Amino acid sequence: MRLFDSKKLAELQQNTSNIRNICILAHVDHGKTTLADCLVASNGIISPKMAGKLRYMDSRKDEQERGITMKSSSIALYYCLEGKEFLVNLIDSPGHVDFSSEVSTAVRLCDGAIVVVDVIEGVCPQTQVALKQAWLENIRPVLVLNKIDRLILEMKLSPLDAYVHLTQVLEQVNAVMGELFATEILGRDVVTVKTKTHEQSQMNRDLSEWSTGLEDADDSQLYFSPDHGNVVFASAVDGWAFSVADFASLFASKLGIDESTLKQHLWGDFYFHTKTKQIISGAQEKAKKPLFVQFVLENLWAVYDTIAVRKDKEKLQKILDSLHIKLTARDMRHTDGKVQLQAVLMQWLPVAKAVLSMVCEKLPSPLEISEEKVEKFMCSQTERFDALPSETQALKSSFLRCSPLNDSPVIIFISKMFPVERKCLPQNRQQPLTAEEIAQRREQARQKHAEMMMQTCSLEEKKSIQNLSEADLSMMSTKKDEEQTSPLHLSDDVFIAFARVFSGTVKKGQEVYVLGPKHDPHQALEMLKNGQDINPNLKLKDLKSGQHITKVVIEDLYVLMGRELDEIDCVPAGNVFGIGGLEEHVLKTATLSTTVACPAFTELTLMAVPIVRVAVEPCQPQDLQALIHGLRLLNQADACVQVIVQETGEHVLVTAGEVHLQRCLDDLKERYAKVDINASEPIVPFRETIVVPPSVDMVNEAILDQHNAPKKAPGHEGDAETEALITIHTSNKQSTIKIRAAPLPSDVTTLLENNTQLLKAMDRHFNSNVENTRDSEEMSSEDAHNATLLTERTLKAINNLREELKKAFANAGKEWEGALEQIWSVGPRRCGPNILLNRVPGYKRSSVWEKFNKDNFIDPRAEYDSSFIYGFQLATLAGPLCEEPLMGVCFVVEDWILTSQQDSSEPVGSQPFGPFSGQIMSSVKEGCRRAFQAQPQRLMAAMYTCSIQANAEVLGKMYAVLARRHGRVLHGDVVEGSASFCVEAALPVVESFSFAPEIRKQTSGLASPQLVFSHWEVIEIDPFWTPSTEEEYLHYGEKADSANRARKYMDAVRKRKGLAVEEKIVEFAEKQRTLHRKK
Ligand SMILES: Nc1nc2c(ncn2[C@@H]2O[C@H](COP(=O)(O)OP(=O)(O)OP(=O)(O)O)[C@@H](O)[C@H]2O)c(=O)[nH]1
Ligand SMILES: [Mg+2]
Repeated sequence: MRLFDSKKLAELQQNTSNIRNICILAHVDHGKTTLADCLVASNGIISPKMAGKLRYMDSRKDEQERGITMKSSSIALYYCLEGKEFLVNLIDSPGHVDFSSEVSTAVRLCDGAIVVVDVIEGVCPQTQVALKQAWLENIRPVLVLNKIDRLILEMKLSPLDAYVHLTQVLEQVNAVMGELFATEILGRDVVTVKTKTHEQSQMNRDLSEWSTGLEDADDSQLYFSPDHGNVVFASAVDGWAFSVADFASLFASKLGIDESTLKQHLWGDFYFHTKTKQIISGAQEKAKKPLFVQFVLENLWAVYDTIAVRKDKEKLQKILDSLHIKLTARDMRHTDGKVQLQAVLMQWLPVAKAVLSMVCEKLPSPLEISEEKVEKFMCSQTERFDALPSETQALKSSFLRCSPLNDSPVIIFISKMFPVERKCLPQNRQQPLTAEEIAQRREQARQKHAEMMMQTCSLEEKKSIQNLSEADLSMMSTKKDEEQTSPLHLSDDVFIAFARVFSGTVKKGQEVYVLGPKHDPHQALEMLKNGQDINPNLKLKDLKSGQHITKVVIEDLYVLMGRELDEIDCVPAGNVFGIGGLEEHVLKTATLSTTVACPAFTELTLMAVPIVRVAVEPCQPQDLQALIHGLRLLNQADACVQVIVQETGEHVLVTAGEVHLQRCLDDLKERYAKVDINASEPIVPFRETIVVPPSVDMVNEAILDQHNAPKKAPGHEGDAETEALITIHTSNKQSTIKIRAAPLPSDVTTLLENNTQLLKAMDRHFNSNVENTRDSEEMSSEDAHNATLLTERTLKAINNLREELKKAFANAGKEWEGALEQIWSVGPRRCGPNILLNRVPGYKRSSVWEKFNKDNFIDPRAEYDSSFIYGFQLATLAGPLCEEPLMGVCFVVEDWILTSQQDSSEPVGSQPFGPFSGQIMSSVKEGCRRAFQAQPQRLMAAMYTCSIQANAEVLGKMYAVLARRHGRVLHGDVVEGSASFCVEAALPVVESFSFAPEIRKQTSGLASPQLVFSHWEVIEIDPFWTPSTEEEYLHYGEKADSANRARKYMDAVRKRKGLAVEEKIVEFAEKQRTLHRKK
């Protein structure tokens, strides 16, 4: 039974300094949900016996079946530490990569995090991601080293070996923290150092200056160390956990040492000198047992050994006596040692005490929110805080005060919308009746029933009615009540907003603004000043482009209690809670506030790239509407899902990975759309590129000269030199363009690829004027201030990028000389990894690094500049191989001639080939495509990296699976202190489907990989390759269609897109005949 009702929780919510909002982060299967179970059990919500078995926070059916968490969910817990009452809002998050967006939604609402690490597996990829995410969101972590029982029972380590192992795991975790810290400090340093030496020469900056930044920075709070009290050792499944403080208090009096001294020295290289009763350092050197081994681990090992291994009943009694623990008679009789063990340890070292004490002591309350964090919430990294309107800047103090008082503006952030079955809402749940109510109802029912019967039946029956049992009567009455209250036909799910109040108190019935993610306080304030207000009837679907605000009256507020919700009337600042009735106003995230000056919170930092797409359609065409409705709900419920309607009318679902995809499809079928659906094979994106002509052929023979000639572009003849340079005319012959394509140096491509956000910001900044003239007036004020928005930091970053590109070009060789300043545009979408170079003689246009204003140029070509760029953007968006975007391609424009000036006053209709700007655009696009085709073309595949932990025995099988799927092993290493190997491999996304189940099957479930998108890689086969030398014929046969993987991928994409595919179905009919003659 729950020990604390919602009244108590509501009372705790008022005391902001004693609130802790925390989440549990870890790699998949490291024991987050099991740990949460132990904490939940401490509040009586589940029985302690069921803790670890129930996995209470995994409320979905598929979560229980698969044994992994798929969503983050919150629960409010009570904890009393030294007489002070705390409210802990605990959020359990998933560890599987596919659901990492759910982690982002959780981390945003928290001030602290419990990072769980499985001591056997150590730091895994998702542990690193979790730590990084906590770091980026400025939340303070504490560490739980979990599954210590495995060191005892599974690995059978001695206490000393276990101690060494634990120090190693701790070091691994601290190494990640150190790296994060160094990266940040160095990053910060770049800015400060550069501003300092702005006018001095850059040469002054030497290495010593870099390191001083690191030395000066304070990192004492950064690392995990048991003596700092931010590490707990645990076995969640056995229900125990302790910090060194727990053991210090146990042994201090016994050893006659001051408790705080013991606490500081219990972990580390110290030993106990029995004669002098002193703690002395240098245990390792002198081959002594460290204190931690002698007093902590050996005791623990002894308990395990006695109860679980030797099952020594006599000794058990001794242990119970010395620890002052009582077991129930049933536990004493139990034959399973493990059950007794758990019963003993649960009482001796309860998880909730160790973990929640650490949380309450070490993690910050909402009041301790830092200025840095607030600024990060209020404006993105590329923008400047002081560029926000003054009313908005003033809100910073409200964030910092975190005051629940009525004079503070209400500021709420909603990080996701989650679905709840309508019948589970507290207002629709049947309230348990009080004893009085039951009695009253019973009486009423009896009277009513008796009256009714009196009128209709005989005397005898009357008697029997009076004898009717009470239970029967109350049954009758409740049945009737149910009938009366059955709700109207409504959809089965409602969406609850997962939110946190950062300032003020939100109450039922209060009216607030709902500010969409793109809301801009500048614009909104201006609008209000002009006397316009927000129409209170507006809903999300009524908003026009450029509008991001609606108004709503708060209807329902809830305390989130894991699987349940408790109704509540108001929520003061600093709490995580749920809001009902916002479906029509919020899609995925939003900010609620009583003032429009409040900026939209910056976007969540998503760690996974959604990359797997499928097209979905209903099995029955008439179900299309249901599917569309379902897709809308799914889109709202999941931060990482994208739903796209393609031009072809196809509905495409973009998901993070295979497991995520499966969950989305199940949800659609069973919950949101409730119709049968067909999903296409997963659609995987490709990139198209060109390469330097290869020097060897498919059988590694050097290519002779005649083969070296690049592929001929259609409709073009001539030798290789001129062939590569494409000359193209506009349809009216008034303009001639010469374009050549070349592969970009790989460093340049990588730089561009990694800096898309920066390029986007730069484009917005420099091209704001261009936008201005093109877009409606409404946009103008927004753009005008966009131009001034770039922060010092962003400008530095742009300069940095420019410097690095310069270096990359310089390293690439002579032909790239001066290329940096000739960059005309990058594409696709003005921020991609392809470049348009301006080598037009006499056309001196400013490069991408400066603002381009066509009015400053007298050159007639400047008029058509934007059409030219647009043509290039189109060409890079869809390449000729299979209409996928280009990557790493440079288009060099060698000439652009306008033969006669167009008369712009001439009406469009009289121009025989349409507007001239359009002709330029299409010619540039066509020219780029042809120039691309004149080079050796290649496909690029998206690659996953995966790290797989496996035993030595199954390593061979694992390599075989990887090889069959064209994967590549990057490196493999023995995991220290265990017999397993950790292998890192790269695997093409196209080949990755059902990879995880296959690996698991082949290795009998011993290896389970985590796939994370990492980069794009060129597939080293020409998709148009056919064997041409004798060796190649010999090796691949005449058709060689099995060898050409690139061709296979390309054709599959073309087929899907409905493009022409060159395929010969039956080439030589006689080949299919059986030559074997029957006799
Ligand atoms: N031996 C041992 N097993 C544990 C311990 N804690 C958890 N487990 C087991 O580890 C498995 C995964 O536990 P979960 O709590 O579901 O892990 P999780 O971190 O929530 O996993 P995801 O939510 O899917 O990321 C379960 O089979 C647990 O029984 C522990 O302390 N010792
Ligand atoms: Mg879990």
